[in-house]
Amino acid sequence: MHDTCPFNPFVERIRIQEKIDAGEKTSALLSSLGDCKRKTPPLARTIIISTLKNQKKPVPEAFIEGIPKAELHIHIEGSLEPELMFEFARRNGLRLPFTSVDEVREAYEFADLQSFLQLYYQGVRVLVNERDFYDLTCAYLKKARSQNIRYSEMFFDPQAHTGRGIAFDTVIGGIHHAMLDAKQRLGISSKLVMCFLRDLSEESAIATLQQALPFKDWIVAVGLDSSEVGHPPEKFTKVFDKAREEGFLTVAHAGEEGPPEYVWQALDRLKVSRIDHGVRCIEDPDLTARLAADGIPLTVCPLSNVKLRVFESVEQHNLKQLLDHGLCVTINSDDPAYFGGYLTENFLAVQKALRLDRHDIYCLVRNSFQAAFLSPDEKQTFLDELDNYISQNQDK
Ligand code: ES4
Ligand code: ZN
Repeated sequence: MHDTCPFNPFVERIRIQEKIDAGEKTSALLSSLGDCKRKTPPLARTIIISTLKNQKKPVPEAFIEGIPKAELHIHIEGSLEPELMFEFARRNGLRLPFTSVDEVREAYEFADLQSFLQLYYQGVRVLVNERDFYDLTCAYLKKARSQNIRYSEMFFDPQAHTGRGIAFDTVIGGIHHAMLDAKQRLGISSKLVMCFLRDLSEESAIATLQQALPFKDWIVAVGLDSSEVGHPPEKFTKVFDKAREEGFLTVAHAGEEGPPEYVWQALDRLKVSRIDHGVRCIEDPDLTARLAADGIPLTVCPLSNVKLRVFESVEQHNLKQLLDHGLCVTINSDDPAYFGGYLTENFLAVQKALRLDRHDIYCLVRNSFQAAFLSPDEKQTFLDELDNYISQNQDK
C-alpha cells in the first residue's frame, strides 16, 4: 500500500483544498493523485465536490442532458405516448374516445391525481397482447437511453390489466423480455417494481402477490400506487409482510396528496426502503427529521407534482427545501407521456426554476444511484462513471 501511495491523505486533502481555492481544474487535480486516485476514492470525491461548489458558471443544458442518470419512479404504463396508444388500438381493433394524437394531448389537463388516473386507466386498455407490453417497454427504455439514463427501476400495475382479463404472464412477459433486449442492445440496465392498486382491497393485492410468485426473480420490490387519500398504507400491512417474507423489497407512494401520517405508516407498518413522492413530509418536522436520520430516499417527481396541482408551479416546488433538510432527494418522471417530460425535462425544469447549481445536480444524480436497488459493487461502477463525467465536463 505505502509503496504506491506514499502520502498522508489528511495532509493531501489540505494541499488539494488550497489548490481548489486557487481555481485549479478538477481534471488536473485528479490526475495529480495518480495511482492513489483508485485507492482513496473519498479524496477524489472531495476534489469533485469542492470544485463543483466553487463553480459559479451557469449550468448548461448539455451538462444535464449528458450526465449519467438513474430513474427510480416511472410507471411503465405512464410512458404510453398518444402515437403508440393509437397504434395499439388499431392493431387490437379497439376504438378510442379521441380522433387524433393532438386531441389526446389536449385532454391532458388535470385537476388532481384522481382526474389523471381516469385517463391513465382508460389509456392502458389498448394494452392487450404480450407484444404491446414489449413495445411499450422498448419505447420507454430507448427514450431513457437517449437521455443517458444508465439504470431504471420501473413500476407496473398488474391489477390494471388482470382486472380486464389480461393474464399476469402476458403483462410481465412482455415487459421482462423488453428489459433483456434493451440491456443487450442499448446497454441500459433496469429492474421491475410491482405496485398494488391501493383503491382495491388487500385481498386483491394478496391474490396479485400469489400470481407474481412464479416470477419472483423478475421483480425486485413491491410498491403501492393509485388513489392515495382514503387508502392509507396500513390497509396493506398483511400483504407487505408476506411480500417481505418472500424476499421482496418494499416501497410506497405516500405524501403525494396524502398527509404525513401516511408516510409514517409506510415507514413503520410497510417497512419501506424508499418513499415515492413524500413531498408533504415537510409539514411534519419530526417526520422530516426521521427521514433524514434514517437516510430514507424520496423519489420526487417535479413535473408530475405541478401537473397534478400538488404545487402551483415548479418555482413553488419544495425540492430545494427537502435537500436543505438533508433528505436523500431523487428526481424522476412518474408518468412522462402524461406530464410533459421525461427525466431530462424534469431536471431542466427544476434547475431553471429553483436555480440549482452543478453541485445540486451532482447530488441529485448521485442520490439516485445510492438509493437504487443495486449491490454495492454495481452502485460503485455507476458512481465512478458519474465522477468521470464530472471531471471531464467541468469546463463546459
Ligand atoms: C401515479 Cl402520479 C401517480 N400517483 C399515484 N399512482 C399512480 N399511478 C400512476 N401514476
Ligand atoms: Zn408514481
